[in-house]
Amino acid sequence: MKSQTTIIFLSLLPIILVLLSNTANAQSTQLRTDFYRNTCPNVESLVRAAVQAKFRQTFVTAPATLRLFFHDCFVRGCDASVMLASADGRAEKDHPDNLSLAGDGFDTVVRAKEAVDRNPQCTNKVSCADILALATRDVVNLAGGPLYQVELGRKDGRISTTASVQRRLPGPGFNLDQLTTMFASNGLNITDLVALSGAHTLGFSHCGKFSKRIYNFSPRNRIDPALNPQYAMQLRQMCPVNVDSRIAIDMDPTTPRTFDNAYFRNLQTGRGLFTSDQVLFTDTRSRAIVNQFASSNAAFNQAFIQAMTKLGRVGVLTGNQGEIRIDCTKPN
Ligand code: HEM
Ligand SMILES: *[C@@H]1O[C@H](CO)[C@@H](O)[C@H](O)[C@H]1NC(C)=O
Ligand SMILES: CC(=O)N[C@H]1CO[C@H](CO)[C@@H](O)[C@@H]1O
Repeated sequence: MKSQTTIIFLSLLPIILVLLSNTANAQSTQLRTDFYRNTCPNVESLVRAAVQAKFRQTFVTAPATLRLFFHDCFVRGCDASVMLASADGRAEKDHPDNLSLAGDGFDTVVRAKEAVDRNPQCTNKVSCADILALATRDVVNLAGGPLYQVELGRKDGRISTTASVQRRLPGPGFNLDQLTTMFASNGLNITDLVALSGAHTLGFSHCGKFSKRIYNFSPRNRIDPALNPQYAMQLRQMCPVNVDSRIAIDMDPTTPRTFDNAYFRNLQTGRGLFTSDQVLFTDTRSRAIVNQFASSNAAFNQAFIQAMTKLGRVGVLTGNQGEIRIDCTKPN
């Protein structure tokens, strides 16, 4: 009798262990790269074609979508809550921090969702959160970055408020402690922080985000001493005092339309646009990582993929949590 119980226990052991490890790492094990294998097997090619068409119309598609994904994940998790519009202008996307969330990022997701839903097998089967994650992978690749597998199975959230943005997104004036604290609260370490900051190899910034660094840095220095002096002069030319607040400039002054590791070489020569960029090199705790990515595009790509995969797991809704939104801009 006793040996029978032991045999039953031993034969159940693998199942018990699997159950235990699943609860320990519930989020990452519920996302799977083949999540839509039976419900929408062509989801990747449908999204890719829609994103590619949009990218050919305007390059802004790439930076706009990439940044949208980051903001979505840091505010209430990767649940496409950033996509929700509110009638009273009090949704996440209405927060001032969204100013450069160019409309093209939203439009990319809406178009990809339409393309997916036009396929009868896929109609209302794929979440907006997953479409955003796939579209982000595609824009990175279309801009010259690596291609990687995307974990899927996120559900969409129903809540979006301007208040939830408060203290959840990093500011361009952040120092390394502030950056690492905020990233750590999203399960991302210093290597992830440096790799993800490499996203600033693409896209634009409004002059106001860094004007303090070129005009009134401190009582002793008008220009931030961490800035390359020639670059500071170029920035002053592109962003004169009283510049139109809508003017935006390239964040990567060397290869602004290519997803590459030039961003890290720029940091080595004082050409990081924000304090939060330059500090990754000036602070000795992260400098070696910057140097590694500056010298090896492959090392950067590998770390970027790993960090994007971790970012894509932040606070996700899975299983019977959340919903699959019919219209990405409204809860069902
Ligand atoms: C590390 C902390 C970060 C800070 C402080 C930061 C801050 C900013 C700021 C201030 C802008 C310019 C906004 C404007 O002027 O309109 C910007 C743009 C951008 N950020 Fe970040 N960011 C950070 C991390 C990230 C991450 C992790 C990603 C993506 C993985 C990202 C992707 C982008 C992209 C692609 C743009 C250009 C957007 C466009 O051209 O439409 N950023 N960021
Ligand atoms: C950060 O996390 C990645 C795995 O996601 C790991 O490879 C890397 O060693 C970690 N870095 C640090 C500094 O802990
Ligand atoms: C794309 C988008 O929703 N942009 C909004 C960002 O927030 C400002 C107000 O802070 C709105 O005017 C924009 O329409």
